[in-house]
Amino acid sequence: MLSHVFSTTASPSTCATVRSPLLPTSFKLVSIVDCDTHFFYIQTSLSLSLSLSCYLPRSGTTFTMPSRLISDAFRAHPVPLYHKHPDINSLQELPDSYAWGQLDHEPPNSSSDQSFGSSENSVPVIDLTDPNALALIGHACKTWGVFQVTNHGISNNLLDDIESTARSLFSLPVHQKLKAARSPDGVSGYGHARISSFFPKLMWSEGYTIVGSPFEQFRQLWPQDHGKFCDIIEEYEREMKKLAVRLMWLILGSLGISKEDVKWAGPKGDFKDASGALQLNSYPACPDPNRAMGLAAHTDSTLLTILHQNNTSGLQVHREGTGWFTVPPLPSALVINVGDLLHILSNGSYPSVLHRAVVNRTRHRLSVAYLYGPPASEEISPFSKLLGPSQPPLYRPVTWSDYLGTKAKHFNMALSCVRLCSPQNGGILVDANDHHKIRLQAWLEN
Ligand SMILES: O=C(O)CCC(=O)C(=O)O
Repeated sequence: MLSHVFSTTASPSTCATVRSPLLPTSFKLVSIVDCDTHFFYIQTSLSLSLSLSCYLPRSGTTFTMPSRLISDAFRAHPVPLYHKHPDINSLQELPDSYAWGQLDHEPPNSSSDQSFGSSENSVPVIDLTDPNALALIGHACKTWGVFQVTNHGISNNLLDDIESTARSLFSLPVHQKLKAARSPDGVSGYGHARISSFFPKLMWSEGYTIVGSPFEQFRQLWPQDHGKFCDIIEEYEREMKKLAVRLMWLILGSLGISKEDVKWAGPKGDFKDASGALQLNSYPACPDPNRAMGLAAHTDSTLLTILHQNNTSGLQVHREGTGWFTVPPLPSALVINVGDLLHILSNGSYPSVLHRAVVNRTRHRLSVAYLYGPPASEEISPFSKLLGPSQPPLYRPVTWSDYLGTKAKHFNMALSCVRLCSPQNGGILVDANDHHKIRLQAWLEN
């Protein structure tokens, strides 16, 4: 597996000129979105968004890119199309191509008496209206890299709507879903998780990535009803963006970082140029869950990820020294993952969380991830306020697009690849929170 990871020599470009069949002129690819399972490229050039408005089909749609943009990173790691694989929704036995070997699915907190919220043994649950929320979030980021939030302002109706959109999509017959298949080196649409290319076995899941307007693909999926589903996606993305901004300031505030320290947040501090994308995941009930993997262990290449899961467990996070913890689905709560870029900004004090999704024998699990990142051409580096003579920067400046390229090539070792060396001895500086070895181990065990 290691040789597979390091065998590629393709280097991702951070900026490319692309000609779209839908647009009259070629344009520059300037901005990228990703959560490392799902690598996306976003177009944010001004001139392009003007051109785009001529073909974005729904009035009032605020998407900024065509999902047709293709990156060199994707080309280096194409993911096979779905129709080459069986429909996992109807299989009665686990095919060998999905058999990962005996997995340690039972996490240490799987007993029924686990308490949620304050325990050191469970992922923190934080009420965003709690006056102490900032401190609680800081502690959760430092000690877990993940937490759940309640009273976050996203209505239950909207959460129900996005869940039923995902359910409707994944319940379509395969031949229908394939009408919106993501091309092997493409961005949006239906397909396997991008990280599949790093593993010899397939994952027991289906995914649907939305970057930019889903209109054209949704029209293929639901010739009659696409309008209503597009509206739900649009509203969900708008609300997620607002929540992401709120969470960003709470997280940054807990680090002692203020608006003046984050120029790329824009003059109003609303992260206007930040990018987001949606990933819908479906994990059908599995005939042999102990030998199957829903989504392999990874960290997100985002600043943060906001995840809605339906009422079925499956998400697990890794804690060094203890192992895997289930993040139980709580009614109305959303899971917040610290991503690699926040790890870098915080100089390693807020570690990105290694997580995976496991599957079960009887229940169909759904999740919806909102992947939030900075303007793609902005250089991200540890905040200078957090540095000092005894706290040198541990990471070199990196744009999101550069980082995605590194991730596409080195997967879970990408953070280590952007780690700085000590000028004194040429050695790697130690980041106590980089779970490089753990990541590698968990990944090899998978
Ligand atoms: O389904 C889940 O709980 C995890 C999803 C996830 O990690 C992802 O989409 O990157």
